Amino acid sequence: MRSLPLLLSLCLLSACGPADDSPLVVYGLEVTPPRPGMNMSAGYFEIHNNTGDAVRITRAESPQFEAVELHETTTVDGVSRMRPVDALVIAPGTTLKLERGGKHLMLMRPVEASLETVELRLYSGDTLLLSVNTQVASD
Ligand SMILES: [Cu+2]
Repeated sequence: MRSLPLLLSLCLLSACGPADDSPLVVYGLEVTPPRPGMNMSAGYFEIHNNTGDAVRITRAESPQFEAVELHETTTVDGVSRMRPVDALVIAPGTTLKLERGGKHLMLMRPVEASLETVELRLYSGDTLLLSVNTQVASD
């Protein structure tokens, strides 16, 4: 895969929609509040790839969490479990959906006692693809 141009854009929720022609557009971003006793949140969004190349998100980070993992939930014999995945791949011109019961971001160990706004940074290798902010959803 040829290297992506540096795509750095700040996308506020209200400013983003499927019609946006930025190279990568995130919409429907939602971060759940940490579950009591669980110390982790989930991140869901849809991401649209407006470029002619596949985009591989290989890691994510957030200043508000010690670690962020790329996860996928699968159900085998009626038992659902999560496992880490190496990358989230968005084919050219398509939208990848992160949702409950499917692919998602796992945000582990918040560094602040109360979370209000969360920033998510999505990377392909060392290249920052996108940085997005959202309010933490209320339960
Ligand atoms: Cu998970």
